[in-house]
Amino acid sequence: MADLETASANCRLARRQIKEKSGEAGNYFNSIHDSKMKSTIRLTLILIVVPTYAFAEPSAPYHQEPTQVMTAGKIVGRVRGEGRYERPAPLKVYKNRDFCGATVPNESFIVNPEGGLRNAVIIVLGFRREKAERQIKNPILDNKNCAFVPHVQVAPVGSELLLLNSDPILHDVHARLGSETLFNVGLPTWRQVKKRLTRTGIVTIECDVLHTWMSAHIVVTSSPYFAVTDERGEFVIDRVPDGTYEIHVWHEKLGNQSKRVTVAGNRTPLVDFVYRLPRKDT
Ligand SMILES: [Cu+2]
Repeated sequence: MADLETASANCRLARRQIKEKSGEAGNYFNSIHDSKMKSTIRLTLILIVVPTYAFAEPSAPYHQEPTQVMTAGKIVGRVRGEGRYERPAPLKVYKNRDFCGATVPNESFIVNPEGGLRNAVIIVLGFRREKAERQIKNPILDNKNCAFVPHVQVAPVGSELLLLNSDPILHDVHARLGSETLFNVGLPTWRQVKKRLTRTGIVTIECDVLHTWMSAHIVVTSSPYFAVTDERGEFVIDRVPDGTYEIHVWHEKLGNQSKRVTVAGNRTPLVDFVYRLPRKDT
């Protein structure tokens, strides 16, 4: 009986904490959280495309109810494309061809034979910025074989990004949030630069030394729970506290989708996102 009372008290405490947390959360994905649009997403799961930089705007909170006792589980899922897939053409190289070659692979849109979509970013919404800052890693953006590596990554806000250049030629890292420049640093092969990622959003990276084919994205998030899909389009997000969450997926060519998922103890939700593939690369 005492255990039950303790569990019940824990549960009430957890509910109160989550309500407080929800009340203090920002306006993440404002456009997506518009109630009408939410209904549309729930009912039809139609792909919603919004400007890419809008992805990581502060989120509107949602009601989150814990289950019996606060434990942690994981979210497992896959992001797939349906329809005819046309592999995008390799990117033409206009400078430093002696080192880079005539083309480099196009990583903006990669689908495997089963439809698995690589480089989609998944974020579990509804957490405060302070929690993400406790999960800080030190992400790396390398310049390698005339491409940014990795092409897509996700980092908690507050992370310190290490910029590297593994090539024997000059590169540059020009980071923008929307149309605003966050930083723009020349990167000779010997130089390493650290840049703190202080704002949430989709950071677009380009190389301003006439390497017009080079691009990358870093999704900077206030959530501590996130993933990027692998070559099979699959992802795993570990140690998610019990609760019901809205999870969001973003792909640089295909835009945004979201779903609600409940994590409860040992039950591992399987989440399937499906994009309708465009007939041609866009
Ligand atoms: Cu470059």
